[in-house]
Amino acid sequence: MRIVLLGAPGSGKGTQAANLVEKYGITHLSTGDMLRAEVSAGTELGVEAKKIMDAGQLVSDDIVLGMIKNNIESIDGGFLLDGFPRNLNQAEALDSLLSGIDQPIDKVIFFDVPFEIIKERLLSRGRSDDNEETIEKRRKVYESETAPLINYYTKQGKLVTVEGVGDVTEISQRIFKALS
Ligand code: B4P
Repeated sequence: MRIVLLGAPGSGKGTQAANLVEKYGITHLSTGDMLRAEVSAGTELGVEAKKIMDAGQLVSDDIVLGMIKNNIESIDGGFLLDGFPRNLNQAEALDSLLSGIDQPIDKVIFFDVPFEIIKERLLSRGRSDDNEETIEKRRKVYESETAPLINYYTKQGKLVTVEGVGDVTEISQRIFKALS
């Protein structure tokens, strides 16, 4: 199974990814986690990425696409993409990469969560990119860059919308049902 989790930052993609990879035995690829690993390791890329992430902006497509390409080609079996693609350019690059290896995306799960709930969640999480100003910036970037992917994947007949409000286990059950 090859799936994409699509939703605003803080909509619960990372949280649900953990349950999905366990249930389906697929590989989890999170561009946010990959970038945070670079930040923790203090690499040159991490130092640059931290400034961009703390400002609520998107890291450059070249960097993110390079990270995905390096990982995806070595996966034997299914995978779950969490936080990627995040704009049309990344989505088109992904489609072209996957059609080259004959491994198209099966389904895209869209997490529908009102912004006020997202804001409450992120303010209580308290990561360095979880302050009011950055949350608002990320919302704007999401609306202009990422939300158009809802239409992109609807046109491909792959989008499934899941209500992302409620208990974590309840939301997992909704996703399992959507994928069955
Ligand atoms: P991400 O790492 O993707 O964002 P996130 O805030 O972790 O969102 P996620 O939806 O995974 O939320 P989570 O489960 O943690 O991105 C961070 C930054 O990295 C971006 O701003 C960008 O700069 C950069 N980046 C990443 N990918 C990129 C790309 N492809 N291109 C360019 N730049 C990129 O949930 C949030 C909180 O809610 C948690 O505290 C969780 O415990 C809580 N929660 C989850 N589900 C809940 C529920 N049902 N009820 C109550 N609380 C819940």
